[in-house]
Amino acid sequence: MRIDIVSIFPDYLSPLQLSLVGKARDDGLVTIDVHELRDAATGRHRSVDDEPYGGGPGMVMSPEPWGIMLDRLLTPQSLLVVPTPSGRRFDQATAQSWSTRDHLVIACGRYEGIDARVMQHYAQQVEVAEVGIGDYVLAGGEAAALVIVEAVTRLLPGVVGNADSVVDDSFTLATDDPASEAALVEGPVYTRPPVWRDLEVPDILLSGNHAAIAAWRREQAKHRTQRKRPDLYSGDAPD
Ligand code: JEE
Repeated sequence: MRIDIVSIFPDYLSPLQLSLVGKARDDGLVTIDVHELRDAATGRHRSVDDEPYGGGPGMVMSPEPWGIMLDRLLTPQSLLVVPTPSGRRFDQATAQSWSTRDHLVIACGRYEGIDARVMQHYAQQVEVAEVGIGDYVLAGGEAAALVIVEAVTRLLPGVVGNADSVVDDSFTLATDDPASEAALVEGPVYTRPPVWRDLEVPDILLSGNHAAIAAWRREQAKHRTQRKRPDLYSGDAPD
């Protein structure tokens, strides 16, 4: 998979060199390039924003630099991802679906967002997905791009988190649901030592009975989902 990210703050995306995503890049499983929008700004001041038509607070990103940059990056099979507070929620099912695409281009806006004609124009030539990552207001699309890239990259074949998630799926209710990773919240996890500050690891986990452990974990995940995320809980799936 190839991911291009456009931003006026390319340094904001430097965490993508670290940890799971950085390793996936080093292993050649994903190619990520960050592009500075200002490189496509033409005027003497290289400005990328202007006052909103109709008045109102803040500034709006001008369409011209976006046009120059996106003309350069998009091909007919690209998915143009535009983080925005008004977008449809980016969730695990979205991450699953995007993980099979060849090419994502993520357009990170700032200020009050990008001139609406940019999305309107490119929707005539590629699929455009306007997404938000949650009901809170960020200062720009970069933090959302970090979230999206990490969630998608760990689903790519050969990335370590992928093997983990396949194992995890056997503990979830709906193992044939592509979004099953998020179908239940995780159960509690423990490691050594067996007693820490008078608190014991549940005996079952030390029993060596793998079937009983799997059943206990499934039960824990169900109970915690009911209690902490009733919105996710859809009752017992047939086994
Ligand atoms: C991209 C600029 C800042 C602040 C107007 C009017 C919106 C834009 N889940 C998410 N939250 N926020 C973003 C996000 C924020 C962005 C940009 C993504 C580009 N901004 C910005 C305020 C406003 N407000 C009242 O309703 C709320 C617009 C995001 C994602 N993804």
